[in-house]
Amino acid sequence: MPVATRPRSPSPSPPSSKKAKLGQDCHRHPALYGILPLGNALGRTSILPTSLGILSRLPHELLLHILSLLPAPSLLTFSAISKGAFAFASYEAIWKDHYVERAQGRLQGWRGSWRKSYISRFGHVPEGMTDWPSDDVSCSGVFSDILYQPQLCASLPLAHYFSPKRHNIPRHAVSFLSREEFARLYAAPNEPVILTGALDTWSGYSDPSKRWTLDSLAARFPDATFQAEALACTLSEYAKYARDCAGEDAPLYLFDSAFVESTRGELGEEYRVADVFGEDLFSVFGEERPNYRWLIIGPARSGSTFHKDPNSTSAWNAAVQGTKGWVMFPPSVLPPGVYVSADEGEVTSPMSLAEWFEGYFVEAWRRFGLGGKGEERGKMRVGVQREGDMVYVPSGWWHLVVNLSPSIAVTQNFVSRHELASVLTFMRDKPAQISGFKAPPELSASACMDLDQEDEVDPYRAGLYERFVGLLREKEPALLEEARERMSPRREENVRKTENREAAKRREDEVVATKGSAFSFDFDLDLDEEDQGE
Ligand SMILES: O=C(O)CCC(=O)C(=O)O
Repeated sequence: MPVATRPRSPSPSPPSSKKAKLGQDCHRHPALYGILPLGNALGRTSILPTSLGILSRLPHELLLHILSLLPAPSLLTFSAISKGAFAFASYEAIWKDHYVERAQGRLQGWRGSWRKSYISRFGHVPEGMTDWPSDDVSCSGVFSDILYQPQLCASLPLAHYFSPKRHNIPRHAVSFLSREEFARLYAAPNEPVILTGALDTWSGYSDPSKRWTLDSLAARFPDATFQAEALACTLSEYAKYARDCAGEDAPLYLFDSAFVESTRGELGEEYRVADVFGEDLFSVFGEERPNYRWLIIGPARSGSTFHKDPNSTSAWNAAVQGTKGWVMFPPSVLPPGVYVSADEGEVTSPMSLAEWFEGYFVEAWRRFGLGGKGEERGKMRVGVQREGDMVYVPSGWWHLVVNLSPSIAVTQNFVSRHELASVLTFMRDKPAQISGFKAPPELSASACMDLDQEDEVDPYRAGLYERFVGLLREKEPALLEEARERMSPRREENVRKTENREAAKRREDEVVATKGSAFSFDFDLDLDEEDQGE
């Protein structure tokens, strides 16, 4: 699943300077070490000039950046200098990077923060200091927006954005929905829906002896490991993290595509694909097909920043436990605050979920929500997926998901006849963005070729569209023909790139053909193919 990039440490400046108001929701999580936003410095004395000396003249972003370049032991030494140094040297994003770098891909021994987990796993614990690394340091008198921002985000309430008056993703009981109705109402018009009652036939949901919870799964599969972003972990390690991560602005999200295999197939038996979704045409690729099913587990506030699903597939997402808030935009409407490259290959959402809600939600809803004007009205969709609900995410829709309570979900991506034309168009026009396919060994070498030309696509991916067409011609000829009629015309830009490649290839062939003879073409005398048709 392509997830929009998150900022690495140090994270960007807050959208605006914030003044913490005591007694408000945002103070449910105590101000870490007593650090407060810059707005609170008015009329008070900052300890930074005495605490940091000349370093206090640096912009806080720059100081954090410099600290992020220090090795962990030096950072620890720096943190012992003064309270101000401690405040900066305890910035969690830096410690997360150090942890991930040293952890050899394993989450182990979570101690409530990345700094503490790093120190207790890799650092030196002074003799006799059982409570080391202590959190018992008061940095009152440190006023800094950038230091305060993550704790602010980690405590901003998010549920109120999903008030029922905004719900405009329809809900439909799956038991009253035939495959034809689903196709007519949702799949053909490419419209999202929340299907209720869709998990009633899942033993992992309805059978109390099998009901999936983090604890029950951890007990059943104590040794199985699962991927949580860059770190693998057992479920009991993840449960330890999830229970004690209140300070995390963007909690580590368990998102694992091998859960069926790593549970010896058992979890695969305990859920089923709803009949309404019909066929999955990527199955024609057999073993080579891209990853398509994920177990998703996360604490409240974890989730997925804005993205479109890979290869233009559609997806369903089923909540076995917990509640998820969804914000969606149709393929043609770029969500406010999200930036994409011209070909949509790079998606940057330079903020955490809480920052997006804080900075963009209200304005986005004013413009694209139910009170919006003209064509923009109603384009933004907001919905709540409750335990036992399944969300249908149509091909190409932007979506952001936030767990409003600790949650366990399964998601599957698929290609039915309804999105086949979009998937084929995507594979033909954007081969460099095709993701997740498992190249057979004899072809994977070419997929890893070092390609220096921007337009160049590795031969494996470049050939996938034709292979898909070939497989469909063999196995589903009628669906292929129907989809080809609906495909968008080839993008001009791609035609030009293909023509350029073909022209370059022709020239190479000519050179090869003339090598060894007394005569050869002089490239400098040749017309550049860019100029030829102009
Ligand atoms: O966080 C989630 O549950 C949403 C997952 C998602 O959007 C995806 O798999 O594309």
